[in-house]
Amino acid sequence: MALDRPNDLNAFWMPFTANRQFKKAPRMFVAAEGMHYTTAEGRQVLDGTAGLWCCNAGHKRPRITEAIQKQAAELDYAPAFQMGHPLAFDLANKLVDMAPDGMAHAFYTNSGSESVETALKIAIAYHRARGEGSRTRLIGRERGYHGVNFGGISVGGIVNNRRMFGSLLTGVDHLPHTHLPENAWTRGQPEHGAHLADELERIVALHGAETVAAVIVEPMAGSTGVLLPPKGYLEKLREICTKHGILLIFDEVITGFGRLGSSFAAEHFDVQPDMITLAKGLTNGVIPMGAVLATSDIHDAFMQGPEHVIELFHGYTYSGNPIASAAGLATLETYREEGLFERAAELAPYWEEALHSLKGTRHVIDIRNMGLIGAVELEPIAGQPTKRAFQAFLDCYEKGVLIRTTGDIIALSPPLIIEKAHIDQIVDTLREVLDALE
Ligand code: PXG
Repeated sequence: MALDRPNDLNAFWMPFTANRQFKKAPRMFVAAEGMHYTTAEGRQVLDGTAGLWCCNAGHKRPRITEAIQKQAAELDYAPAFQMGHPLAFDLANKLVDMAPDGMAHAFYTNSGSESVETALKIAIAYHRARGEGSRTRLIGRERGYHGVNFGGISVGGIVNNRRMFGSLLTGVDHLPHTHLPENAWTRGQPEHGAHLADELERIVALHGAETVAAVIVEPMAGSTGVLLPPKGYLEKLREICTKHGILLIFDEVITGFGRLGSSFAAEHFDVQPDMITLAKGLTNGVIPMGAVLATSDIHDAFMQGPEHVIELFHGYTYSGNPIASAAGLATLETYREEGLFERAAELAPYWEEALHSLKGTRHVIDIRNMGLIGAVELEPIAGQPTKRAFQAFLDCYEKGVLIRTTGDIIALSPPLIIEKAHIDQIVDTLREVLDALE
């Protein structure tokens, strides 16, 4: 790959990356197709992570590529405020059609982080629009990831994403995370931990329900290492929120679009939230786009006052961008045409068996899975957390498999087009790498 200037790697300050390590030994992808990336050296690397949990239909899918090309040549951009274009409406209709009952409106953003900020703001403004302006408190969860903007890191529960950034939102509480040692080696949803939802009652009792706007959780926490909801936990959260008039937001940036073998986690767990945040798989990761789905009750609370007045003072230059909308429509069509969510559900038992066959492999202290998602947790090197898993990541990459690590947890989330032979390759490579690792 041609990079001419001596500081060619220096200028780009890379996100969530060990910049100095990377720039000493860069890992560059130059092409992708189906289940594979091609490196700058011409090697094929099997994508075990769907990019960053986003390329659910795999790479370079013709329908999506063509839709983007066609749209760019037809209507490249249209103002997002006070003007419209048909594709954004078409996509919103398709999204609410495939979403759980009750989701009736879609508000567009450009990322998961923006979807989270949007949902939090809508929650607070919704209560205010209904004359309950004292409801401003937001409740997140330990080990939750809701993107990197100020609202998201405030309700999020990851210390490194919070500690460097000064004062965060005030009026935020956190539920305890649900990752319990007694659930180790669980296949699918763990048995223990539904009682942790009762902590919400404690927080509400402390502050008064009339001060609480919303609870936001990932139905399954992805970024902090695939933490599954204990049986009965999400149901209990729903029940307590309903009892106290608190909105329940499911952050489905990762769990949306087939990852668990259903369209959304809300459908998978049969628990109805008031809002759903989306991004990633919405456009197969190809063009930035996110969305917040909301009920009619929420939307309609804003539809008052003179009709010429803007109802919600919020939005982005690129909300519902035409090319992103075209990519979204083509992505949904690809999922539907190829039955990819059903495929994920069908492959899930094979995936589960394969992953759990790593039990007994060196360094492995826990394995968890659901749908086409999995985690292999490693014993950290004493005094050097994250080092062992990062080395596993580097070694797997050298052996032609892309994995993700978070702390000492290996997280796997392949494109839903994966074949059984690819699953075997991922697991065999991991076994080989872990066995050889110090
Ligand atoms: N919510 C959730 C649940 C997420 O997983 C975001 C919000 C933010 O999305 P944006 O589009 O602003 O990045 C995310 C993003 C990883 C990893 O490897 C996870 C995410 C992003 C990048 C890497 O765990 N999640």
